[in-house]
Amino acid sequence: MSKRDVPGVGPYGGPAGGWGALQAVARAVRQQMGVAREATMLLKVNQPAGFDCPGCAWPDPRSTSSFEFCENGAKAVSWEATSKRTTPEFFARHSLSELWHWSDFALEDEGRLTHPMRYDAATDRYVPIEWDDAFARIGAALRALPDPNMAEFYTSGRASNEAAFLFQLLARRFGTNNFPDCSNMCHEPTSVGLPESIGVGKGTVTLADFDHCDAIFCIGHNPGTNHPRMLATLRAAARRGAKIVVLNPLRERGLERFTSPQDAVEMVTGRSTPIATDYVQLKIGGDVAALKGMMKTLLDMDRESRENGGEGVVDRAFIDEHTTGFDELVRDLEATPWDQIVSTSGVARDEIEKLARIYAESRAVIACYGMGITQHRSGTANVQQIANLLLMRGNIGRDGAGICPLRGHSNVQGDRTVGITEVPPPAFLDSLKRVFGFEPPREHGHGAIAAMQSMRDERAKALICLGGNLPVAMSDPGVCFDAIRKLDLAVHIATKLNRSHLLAAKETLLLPCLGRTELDIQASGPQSVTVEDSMSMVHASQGSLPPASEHLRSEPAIVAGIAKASLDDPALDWDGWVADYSRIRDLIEAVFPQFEHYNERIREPGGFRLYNAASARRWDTPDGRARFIAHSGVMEDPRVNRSDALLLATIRSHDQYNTTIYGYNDRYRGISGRRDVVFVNEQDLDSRGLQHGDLVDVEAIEDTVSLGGSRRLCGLTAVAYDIPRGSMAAYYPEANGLIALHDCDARSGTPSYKSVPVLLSLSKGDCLPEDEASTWQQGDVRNDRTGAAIAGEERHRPNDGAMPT
Ligand SMILES: Nc1nc2c(c(=O)[nH]1)N[C@H]1C(S)=C(S)[C@@H](COP(=O)(O)OP(=O)(O)OC[C@H]3O[C@@H](n4cnc5c(=O)[nH]c(N)nc54)[C@H](O)[C@@H]3O)O[C@H]1N2
Ligand SMILES: Nc1nc2c(c(=O)[nH]1)N[C@H]1C(S)=C(S)[C@@H](COP(=O)(O)OP(=O)(O)OC[C@H]3O[C@@H](n4cnc5c(=O)[nH]c(N)nc54)[C@H](O)[C@@H]3O)O[C@H]1N2
Ligand SMILES: [Mo]
Repeated sequence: MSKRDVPGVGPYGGPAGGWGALQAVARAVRQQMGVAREATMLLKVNQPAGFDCPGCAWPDPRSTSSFEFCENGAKAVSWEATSKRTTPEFFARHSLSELWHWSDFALEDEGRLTHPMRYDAATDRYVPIEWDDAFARIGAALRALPDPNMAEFYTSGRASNEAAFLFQLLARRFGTNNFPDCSNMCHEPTSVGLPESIGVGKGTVTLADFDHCDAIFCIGHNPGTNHPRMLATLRAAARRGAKIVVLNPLRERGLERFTSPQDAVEMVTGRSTPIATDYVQLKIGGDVAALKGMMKTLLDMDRESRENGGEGVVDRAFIDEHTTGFDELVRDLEATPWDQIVSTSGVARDEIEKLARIYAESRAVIACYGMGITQHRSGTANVQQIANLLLMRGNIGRDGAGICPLRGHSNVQGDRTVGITEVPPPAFLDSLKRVFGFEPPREHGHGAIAAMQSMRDERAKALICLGGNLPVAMSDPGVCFDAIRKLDLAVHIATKLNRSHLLAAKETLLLPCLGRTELDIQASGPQSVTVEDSMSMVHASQGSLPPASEHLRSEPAIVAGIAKASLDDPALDWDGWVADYSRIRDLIEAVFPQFEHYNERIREPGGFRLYNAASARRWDTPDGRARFIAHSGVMEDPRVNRSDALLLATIRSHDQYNTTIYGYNDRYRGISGRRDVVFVNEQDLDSRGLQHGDLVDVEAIEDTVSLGGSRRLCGLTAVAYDIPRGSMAAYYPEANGLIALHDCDARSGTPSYKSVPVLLSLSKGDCLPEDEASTWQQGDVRNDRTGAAIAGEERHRPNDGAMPT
């Protein structure tokens, strides 16, 4: 490809990991931490007696004894353990209107929050406030609401089990099930789809299964950036000859080859281990088609095998004993034509057939998946097709086989397990009532989209955030930013300043909390908290650094402070629980039987695994069987029918943690010093008269047009990239303005962040003024919010059974 020179855009020729990773860590540590703290801190990550890495939810090897290096884990730790501070003096110097024009990077780069702060409208500044005064104001505002359902309680998935359990207790005692949660934007299709298929909404594998599988399918996830410790697992599997098949529109370097910083020979010789044996670049949104193509091939192979006297390819014994719905699946697969499969997936038939053969020839298969699967209108269907594929050969509930959703935040799964859900099952509410003696609300509450819609429409007037950056993480910042500004009360429990905190409500409080890395001392002494990883392992985490400021409080203590000021229930002993977190764990155990002997079991190094019925081939479904679920057609997004449309996925760079921007490099994709790019196939540029390096505008199709507006990102630089024709990518959260709030998977409510139909053209040059450039994520959102009936409004998912996960 002959490309002109574009600043900050170039090829990256190296493997994932290697010296580049070590250099990146050294840089992050130098920028954020005193060098003395560095070595000791990083050594304590994911050790039996250390703290849980806030980076991701990939499990720790059982007997963590050696230091497990992870570039992005080190960035997450140094970003939290930074020596920089965002003090009251800082807030005295800068008004909120001024800070609004700072970049997301600059806001968090100021360092850790040090004092509880309250927004003062007269000076447009945050001013210090005493903790008790802050709690009293929150209590007064909450009590003033005419209906408890006018409050929204948001959780980002870093909260510990202990903090999350107290948080849900506070909200339910207050009287609502409104729990918008980062899961709603993330793995909700897993929580909704898998229980229907296999009876649990969590992954079924353990880390040990990766030692016994013959093939791993990696579908729509980017572990080199988002779960880097997984590369060590994939590398080990690759080295012993397991097949690793990737389905991803982008060639992600971590899935291609990896130089382990742990391996002296690789580091010194510059060699790397190839990861993927087969790398298939399907089109964005092409997964259902590709999976159906594979399953169709399996049926053909099965027929052929049997006709030739073989035992077949499909595991009939398993299907007969354990499942229902197979015949409907077969009928549906037979009715799905190959031309649709090929055109929607963008993958040739013989390539799909090859994948099916690899699958059929492997005794035990694990399928891993991430946001490339869940964040589509067809998110739940995507997940269920993966389950179908696995069930066809009995690849669930046996050694070396299973399904492996890669969860996002380090404790997002645990938060759900201990009660953060807008659709609580009745049995859980009965338990709460038995243990705490009050009648919890039964009516289902709001997930993230419904919460935003309620705030937008002023049906909700208070928002309490246990971490996160909700309006920035959601689609449609134009709507979400406004929604927060209309509130009576906005409370943020946070470690660092972010854009959500700059959206002032009538009463706005910013409450600084301890992070995972820090010592948490309460009346009974130093406390540990517990978290659950992607594979249902629950273990303890204890920080060791002195707190970033003496004014910080722990998340459980802050939740308790709010609770005491907002509720009148002498039966709830908030102070006693906070004095000793093992008492909170006793409460969790009392409510959830699966936490039996909780305090004892977390003393085991590595913790314990929560019972997972599907792992044991017990199917927690209405008829006690796993279910094949057919979805007719190939789920092509009808909005890309027009020939000039492209489907855009919003993705993470290597230098960010969700809305936290650590830096401007995306090393493995060859981008440095910038994020204002879109990745496009060169022929798609060509056919629009565009070239690599041109300034372009990206405009969303439909949705808002019907509401009388447009959504446009202006003046991005087009990068000719190895991505299938018709597919495009841009960074999250900057591109969120392209996505309408209601655009989501109708089953789970997860925004379709990864299938945004757009048009691409040479930039008209009418971009936002220079001084607003840092807020370009708002795009040019002009939509008429009088639009009434919006799909996805007030979603009440039925739930009469298990705890959502
Ligand atoms: N360092 C770091 N670690 C993180 C995070 C972070 O931001 N930074 N975020 C955490 C969180 S909350 C989460 S949820 C996870 C996210 O981890 P991932 O699931 O890896 O998230 P993404 O980077 O959003 O996208 C994943 C991949 O989906 C691919 N993709 C896009 N569209 C499609 C499609 O239609 N089909 C297929 N098959 N693939 C597609 C993209 O090319 C990309 O490689 O990581 C967690 N860990
Ligand atoms: N377009 C697009 N949008 C997306 C996605 C996408 O792929 N594309 N991904 C979605 C996904 S998967 C997710 S999970 C969401 C993420 O949504 P959130 O979880 O809401 O966002 P984060 O960026 O992880 O939150 C960062 C903030 O958390 C606070 N924080 C950090 N550590 C702690 C802590 O220990 N305690 C407390 N109390 N606060 C802390 C800091 O103040 C920091 O600014 O975004 C979603 N949005
Ligand atoms: Mo996530």
